[in-house]
Amino acid sequence: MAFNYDKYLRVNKMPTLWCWGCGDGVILKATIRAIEKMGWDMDNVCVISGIGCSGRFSSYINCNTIHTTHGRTIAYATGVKLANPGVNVIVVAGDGDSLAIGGNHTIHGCRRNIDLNFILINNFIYGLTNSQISPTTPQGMWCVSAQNGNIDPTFNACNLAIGAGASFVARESMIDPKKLEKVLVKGFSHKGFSFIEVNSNCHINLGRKNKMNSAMENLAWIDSITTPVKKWEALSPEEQLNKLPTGVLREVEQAEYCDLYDMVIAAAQGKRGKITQDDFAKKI
Ligand SMILES: Cc1ncc(C[n+]2csc(CCOP(=O)(O)OP(=O)(O)O)c2C)c(N)n1
Repeated sequence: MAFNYDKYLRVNKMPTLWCWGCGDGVILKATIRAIEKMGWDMDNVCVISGIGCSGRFSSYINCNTIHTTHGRTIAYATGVKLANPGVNVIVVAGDGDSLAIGGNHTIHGCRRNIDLNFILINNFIYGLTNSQISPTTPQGMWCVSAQNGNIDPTFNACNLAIGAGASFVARESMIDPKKLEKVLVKGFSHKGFSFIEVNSNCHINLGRKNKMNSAMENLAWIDSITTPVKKWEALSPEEQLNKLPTGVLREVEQAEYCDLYDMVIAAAQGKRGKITQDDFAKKI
């Protein structure tokens, strides 16, 4: 039977404001299919998105949604999750939102290991505001805020998440939606902070200024800079620098923040003593 997308979408908001061929729609579709695979009831799902083209995610998906301020998705999501640990929370943010203005929040979300599903839509540019460089824009690319070419070194978002302590870290691109759906299911199934970078196209605001005028050309470029992690591991250190590994890059069991916070509540209610370092020697 054909998949019933209408059940998961606010069809009265269609058509979307996204440009023709934008990867955001493919990511929305893969997310919906992953939610269906998880068997989650949409009344028990909360999608929180920031500002940008990616921020539109929460307008189109039919569940509890919050369209938050720029760079502050994780702060809102942390509040929602701590108050309602049973709710499945998905956070969606662009590379500008999550690595520039919201970079600090992203680091601490990863560090706390709170059970959020964080989807970073990396289109390598500030899309909504018409092509300013973001922390992931490659050096040498041309954008309206770097009219002689970008000289800023780029963030490797997944390395940042691993360094900050996220217990699940993965990268995929939207070129293969089935693969993306699978990695989203893995991330959604993981208890703890699931950091999922999804490389996507913005042929309008990145591509057309960098000789990738069509979605297909932009996707071919993404394909050329990514490789499955097993193949990436076999590359020389010099070759590794020029490719982004895809797939699951880290998956570990780590104490989850809502569980730890229960200890604080119990201590405040006098049901246990104050938290000490011994608790952590046992728990972590
Ligand atoms: C506090 C604040 N600063 C700046 C802006 C302007 N602004 C809106 S969207 C955006 C960048 C969005 O880029 P990104 O997060 O990469 O998302 P995309 O549009 O590419 O999906 C900026 C700087 C804003 N809305 N609020």
